[in-house]
Amino acid sequence: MSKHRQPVTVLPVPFHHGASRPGTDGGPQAVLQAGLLEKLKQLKRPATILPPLEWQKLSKDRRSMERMRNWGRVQAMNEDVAELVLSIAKSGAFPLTIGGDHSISIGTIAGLTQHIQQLGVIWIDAHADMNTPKTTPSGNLHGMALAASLGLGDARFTNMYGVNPKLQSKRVVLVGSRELDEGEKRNIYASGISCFTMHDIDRIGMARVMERAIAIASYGSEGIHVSFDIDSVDPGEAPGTGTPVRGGLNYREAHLAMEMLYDSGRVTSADLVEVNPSLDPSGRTARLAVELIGSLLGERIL
Ligand code: HAR
Ligand code: MN
Ligand code: MN
Ligand code: MN
Repeated sequence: MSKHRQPVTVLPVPFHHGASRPGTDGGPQAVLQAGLLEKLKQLKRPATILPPLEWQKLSKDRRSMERMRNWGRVQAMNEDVAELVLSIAKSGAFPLTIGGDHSISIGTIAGLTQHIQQLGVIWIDAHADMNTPKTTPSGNLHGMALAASLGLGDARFTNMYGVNPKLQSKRVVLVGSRELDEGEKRNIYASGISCFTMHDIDRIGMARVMERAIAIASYGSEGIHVSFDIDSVDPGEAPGTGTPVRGGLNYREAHLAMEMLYDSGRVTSADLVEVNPSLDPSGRTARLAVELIGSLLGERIL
């Protein structure tokens, strides 16, 4: 479980069709350029970087509809992501997917749950991604990824591998939420997942929030998947993302969360998503992403 020298296999997923604006397809390259491989070397992690997922070559499926935009491409991409993540997990390495918009996590979780029993998920995000085609205000599938993994929404996304739901709500936790749609709030309550908003972080502090989140996601599980949306961090630190929301995690809180996840010894995989370098000429968002991955994989000053 995120053991000291466990090898890491990175799967770059250049994809933006789950979101309104393009640009997250450049996320993986930006994060690699910002020094991901060097960071893994520094942490003495045997690392493999897979070639970026070439979903385009395998599918020209342009099917789309208003309440599930680009569903053909999102589905084709997720089938490949699921298979690759599953094979990484089976190899014994730590799967680290670099997005890409957050719709890629439908595939990550589908693949992981073929290998890990009772997977726990900590979804660190300004948003909950708990919409369904019925409640979505945008039709963007990145806003439906967690709901789909809990069995809410369309069978094209809830039923990969014929398993539905992939996750049990008692082991699923949102952290950093601060922009929820009305239908999404209803879905959160009805599903029974746990939700720690920015308000909770302000009141009881990130340390206590993460202690609780880790306890909830670990209970009876073989591992925790961390799905980290960079827009969880305040836009002052992470401007390069498509749907920024002010009032986010500060630099220290984001690192503390990742450090506590490492210390728990329970984390078995991660996604780092929604980095959009076209919105950040400074490159600081991608550099922050590399730093946070470092903290998640055990980087310490002492
Ligand atoms: N809730 C809104 C929707 O469904 C916006 C969500 C999307 N943005 C993200 N996901 N980056 O976390 O469209
Ligand atoms: Mn494109
Ligand atoms: Mn998200
Ligand atoms: Mn988000």
